[in-house]
Amino acid sequence: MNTIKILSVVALSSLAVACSKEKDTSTNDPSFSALSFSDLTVSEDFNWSSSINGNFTVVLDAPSNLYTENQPVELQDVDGNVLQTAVINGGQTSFSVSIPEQNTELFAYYPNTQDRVQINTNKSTTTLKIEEIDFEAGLGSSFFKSGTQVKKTSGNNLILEGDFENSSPQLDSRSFTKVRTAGAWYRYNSAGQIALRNGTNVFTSNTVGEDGRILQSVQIAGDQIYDLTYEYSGNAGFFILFMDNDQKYIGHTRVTLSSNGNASCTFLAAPNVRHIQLYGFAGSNEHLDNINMTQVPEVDSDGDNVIDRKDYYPNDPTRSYATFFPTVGRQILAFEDLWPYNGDNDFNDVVLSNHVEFARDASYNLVSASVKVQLNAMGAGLANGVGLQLLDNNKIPFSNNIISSIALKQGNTVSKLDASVLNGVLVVENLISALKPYYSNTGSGPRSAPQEFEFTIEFNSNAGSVTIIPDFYIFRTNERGREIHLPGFHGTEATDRTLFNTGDDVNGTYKNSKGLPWAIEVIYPYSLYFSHPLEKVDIVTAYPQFQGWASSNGMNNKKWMLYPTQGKIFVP
Ligand SMILES: [Ca+2]
Ligand SMILES: [Ca+2]
Ligand SMILES: [Ca+2]
Ligand SMILES: [Ca+2]
Repeated sequence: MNTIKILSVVALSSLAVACSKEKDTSTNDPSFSALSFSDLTVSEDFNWSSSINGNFTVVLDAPSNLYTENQPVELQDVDGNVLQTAVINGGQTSFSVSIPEQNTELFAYYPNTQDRVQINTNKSTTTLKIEEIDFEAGLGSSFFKSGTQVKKTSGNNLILEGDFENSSPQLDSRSFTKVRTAGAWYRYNSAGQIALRNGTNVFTSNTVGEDGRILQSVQIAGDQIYDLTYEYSGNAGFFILFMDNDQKYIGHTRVTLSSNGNASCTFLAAPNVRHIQLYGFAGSNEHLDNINMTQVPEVDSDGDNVIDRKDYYPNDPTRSYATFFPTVGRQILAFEDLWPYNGDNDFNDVVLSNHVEFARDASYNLVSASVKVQLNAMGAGLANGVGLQLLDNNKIPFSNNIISSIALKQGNTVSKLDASVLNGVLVVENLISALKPYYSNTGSGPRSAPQEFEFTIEFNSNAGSVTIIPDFYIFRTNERGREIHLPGFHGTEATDRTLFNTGDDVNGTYKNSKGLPWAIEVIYPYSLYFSHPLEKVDIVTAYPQFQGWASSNGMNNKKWMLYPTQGKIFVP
């Protein structure tokens, strides 16, 4: 039995990742002397986000003969779900993500060769190594130069003359200046021959100690699944190379063979593949015969030209793909609500848990956004509202109205478009009156299962394929212009900018003169509950490691929220 000879890329990559452990100096920090949140000394540019936020670059370390430019790379979760897709540009690509600090495994996947590597989330760059295919004798790396050497077959046939009963392979010139005829076999060394064995014609070698070699070019469709079956003896077998529409060598597949004498493999041709080169080899006491390749039919149930395997909404013809905010998990926002004045820093005046699913059509244009906002706590004495503005990838408002309408999900009677903010939604104008039943969930006052406000935003066609950052914020119900945002956001057009530089605010940065915010963000796994501090408990008291996290600009104590002071946090 012979399989394609590729070094184990997966094993090498796993080893590299296993060698890097996250830095965590949390437990016995000698400088630890938490007094209160207001005593913290922090870096001016600290973003107050407990998350991994930013760009991961994936550098492709590929053989020089492999054409990788403009080829797709997928960002996948541990289950292989595609979170984002990007293309190679200058040997690398990058993904913009927002993910929890803990329990998040991301992978970069290269469909053209089916190589996959875990992304090292502690580094900005991960290398995805693609091993050169080992072609044994006679086919050096020069054979697979990108460009025009390898001509495609015309026609749409799969393997023809796979039983060798009527074929007489012609010697391939190896000049590769001619288009190979559809369905024809070519020998590419003189040892290759058709010979009668056990009553049937087979492909074999006429030279002891040297493999005979043949090839057939087959035009196929990309992003489809194929079955290849054949009979063989000894170590005879096939290599399968993928070529794009310009005859560039863009990848190869890993073939796993089964059952002695009868081989079968199922492989996925990557999206850009337009034809394959099937290279067979057999020694003088070996053979290949009865080669058959068929496309495995795939269903597109809703007819949106995205097959069910890739369709996140397989029964919805208007929606094909989904992207998420955050990329993984959900966004916890914990607010102090006295801005522009400093508060008591228990960060439970409003605690939100947010998640957005952006639906896109087959061309990746935005169709809708399904928004979930959960109110975990409301320790405020004053009535606050929750707002949302959709911003571009640089946190800048869009110049056009990209929202056409919103539709409320069951149980939500309060969310509506915000007439005073372009691409804004008033999620809740008055939390106190919207809660049924009323609760605070701070240990002081009633408790209840968190209420969820869910709605769907429908986009105008001018939204295009952009990436959207949702800015969830709170505002004073009876004073609409008093908005409180996470640092890094700058207030909507409804913000009363005369409040900037009043009280403790500095320039509307939503930070005070010590760099301390009125809101913090925690990107959190769905499976875990973030416990906010109890009423009047300073967050530094509730979470002793918070100080080390904040004063190190988020470098240390990244998992501070896993080590609360018992009795100081709200437990649902
Ligand atoms: Ca035969
Ligand atoms: Ca579909
Ligand atoms: Ca669909
Ligand atoms: Ca407070």
